[in-house]
Amino acid sequence: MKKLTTKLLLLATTASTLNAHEGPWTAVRPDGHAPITVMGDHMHAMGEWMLSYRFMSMDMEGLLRGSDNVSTNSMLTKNGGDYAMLPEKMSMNMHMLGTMYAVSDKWTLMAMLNYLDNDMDMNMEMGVMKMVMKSSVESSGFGDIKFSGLYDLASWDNGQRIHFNVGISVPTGSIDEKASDGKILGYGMQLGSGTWDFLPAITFLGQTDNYSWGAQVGGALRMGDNDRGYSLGNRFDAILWGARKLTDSFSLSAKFDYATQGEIDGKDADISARNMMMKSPGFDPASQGRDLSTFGLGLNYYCRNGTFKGHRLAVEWETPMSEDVNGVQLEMDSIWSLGWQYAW
Ligand SMILES: [Cu+2]
Repeated sequence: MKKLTTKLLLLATTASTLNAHEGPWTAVRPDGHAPITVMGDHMHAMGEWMLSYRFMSMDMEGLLRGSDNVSTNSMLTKNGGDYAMLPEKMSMNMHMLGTMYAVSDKWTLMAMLNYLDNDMDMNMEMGVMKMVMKSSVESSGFGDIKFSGLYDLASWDNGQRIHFNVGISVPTGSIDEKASDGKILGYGMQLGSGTWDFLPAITFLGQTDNYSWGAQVGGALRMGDNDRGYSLGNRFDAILWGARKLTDSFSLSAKFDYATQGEIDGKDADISARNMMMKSPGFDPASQGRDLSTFGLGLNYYCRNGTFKGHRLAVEWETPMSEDVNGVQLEMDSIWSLGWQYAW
């Protein structure tokens, strides 16, 4: 995957130098913003504000051990497997409210608040007969609040620019979400990381008359352990996208995203106690985090006149190209994202 990313980066760089447009990069076109799932992709001119809302829906179904599909049956203790409880499917819905403000032409500030809604169905062995029963759990609430600053490193007269993103994630999301019976939920059902996370990234943008492209490399570094005694794995993310301007209002985009997140360091004592009673990958720090490469297709709409002048709507669909989970986890199926943005 690293090789592929390097090749794509090279290709994009070559294409963009061959075909640069006159004048500096501009946001005033449908592909002036990246595919809707890319955060902190663009900057604003001094004094400009932006509001955004995104809805993201992720569906996971079926089990992976590493990158291999495995059946629930083969993993249960009654069939010689390791686990007494296994997830079957999960949906994660996220509402994201964002705002941006450019304090100068060099610095754009950004804040983002998430509301999460998770549903998971499980299979578990019950009683001495180890009958397999279905059950489901849910969790919802606000996630971690993120603040970032985007700093303009350089912009050129051929439509290319580069900026640095520096952010912090504040541990406002709950990490002691419980099921209806009062027992703590597994790691994947919690709403925040519980730690202050450092979020650095670097973003390249380029435009030609009808095409645009971008690349962003970034990550999340957990600072210390949370108050329940663990930290999520660090995250690294490399994104490359290209877009074709179809009209003054519409553009189509394609995106490759490679993300890797390590397993959990440390453990939550209450979750470990649950794991002793009913062994499940959801309770295991080593069954968290994964490598995931996705391909995404998106459509951006930029309203040019009338009452809704300046409003943007976007949709993106993502599907995994390859997936390698730590331990045993649910397999990512698809991700749908919808978004609205308005700058003034
Ligand atoms: Cu913006």
